[in-house]
Amino acid sequence: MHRSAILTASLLSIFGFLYVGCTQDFDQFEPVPTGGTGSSVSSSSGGEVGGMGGMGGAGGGTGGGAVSSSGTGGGMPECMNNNDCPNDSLCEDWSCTAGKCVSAQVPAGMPAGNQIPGNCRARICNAMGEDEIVDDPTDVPADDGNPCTDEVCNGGEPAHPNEPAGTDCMSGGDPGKCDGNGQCIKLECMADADCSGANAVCVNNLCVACDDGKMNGDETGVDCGGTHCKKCNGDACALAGDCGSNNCVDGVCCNMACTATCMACNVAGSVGTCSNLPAMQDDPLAQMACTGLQTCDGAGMCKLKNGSPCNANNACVSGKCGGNPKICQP
Ligand SMILES: [Ca+2]
Ligand SMILES: [Ca+2]
Ligand SMILES: [Ca+2]
Repeated sequence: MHRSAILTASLLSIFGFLYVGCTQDFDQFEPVPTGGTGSSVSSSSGGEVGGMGGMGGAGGGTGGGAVSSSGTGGGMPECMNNNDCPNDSLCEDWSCTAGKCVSAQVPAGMPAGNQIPGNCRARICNAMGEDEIVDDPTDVPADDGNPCTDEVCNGGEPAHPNEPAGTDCMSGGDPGKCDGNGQCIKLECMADADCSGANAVCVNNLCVACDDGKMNGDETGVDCGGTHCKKCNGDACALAGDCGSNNCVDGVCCNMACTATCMACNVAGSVGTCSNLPAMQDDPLAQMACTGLQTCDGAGMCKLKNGSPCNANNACVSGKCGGNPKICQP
């Protein structure tokens, strides 16, 4: 679509730049076949809205690209009006001036057409008078309404990462703090006395307790750990009373008394949970010690080591009793 000469002229005067383009052979643009002549709107993928855009401020009077003549003067004018000239694109305006089709390019880097706000991208004109989509780190997305998320561009994409825990926020008109997971938690207390509940204390402006069934305050597990609660299973302990479970076994708080032979609470991979000792590991400290000729079978049973005298396969850790005299075989 061609704009009127009046519009073109007014745009040009607004922008204050001179015609940069040049006159070209009229024939070259008819009937606008396949590309090449700068007459088609560049169709960069997705993103910004096409169409005539509200250009920003003046582009500065750079570039004295004069209107050049296409040659052998005289004769027929190239154009009678703008309709005889190539279609405008986002970055190039064509007009018929003094019988010649001339183009004015939007300066490189200037916005091309309408912009989609908040998508971390911009459509701009490049030095070739074509429009293209570029990352725009300043084009951050609109606030998502969550005071505990930020609004940023991340690699050209809008993102709303959680604000760090402790960030001030407002929760329903009341002051709060972000929990680091995108939630604004209303401040409940300034001191323990502000908290109802016999066992509740004020930790980081929240009322928490070691018996409220929630991992809150500075607890490291549900109702255990931190400065106010007893230790969690798996935490190092000296006394049963150190532990929320009231079981201190093998130096750690344990989920149960864990007194059976060939079981322990400090087995690697399941510290804090009473588990079978690995096969071939002795359990000398158990009430019924498993050591000497015996060792644990990995399934919570104490059996004979290889080489120990035996009378049945299932008495051996290896499951093999043989030879003469009979001993546990590897
Ligand atoms: Ca944008
Ligand atoms: Ca937000
Ligand atoms: Ca709790």
